[in-house]
Amino acid sequence: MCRKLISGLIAAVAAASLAGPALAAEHQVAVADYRYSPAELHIKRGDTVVWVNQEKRTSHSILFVASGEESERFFPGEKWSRMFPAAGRYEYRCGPHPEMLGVVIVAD
Ligand SMILES: [Cu+2]
Repeated sequence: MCRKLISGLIAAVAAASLAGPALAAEHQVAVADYRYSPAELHIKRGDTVVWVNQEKRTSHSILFVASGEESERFFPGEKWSRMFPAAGRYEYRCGPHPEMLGVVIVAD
């Protein structure tokens, strides 16, 4: 492959990474003992939250109170994730276990 092409590609990749938005972060919330941990999570717009079921035998879901959006039930060892493109306060609970409460607070 010609050297000029390679250096052009490197320059293009470098320019793209400089111009792109800050890298979005991924945050984990453990789901264990019928609790979300942490129950209150602060993130930035564009970040992703991954809920990880660490129970021995219980499935759970994530049900957003305001919108009614609900995840699939996810089982021990499984996870569910959602990206938050907009700032705001997202209160959620577990579909089958309404006493399980959590909130994701998304900053601009
Ligand atoms: Cu549950």
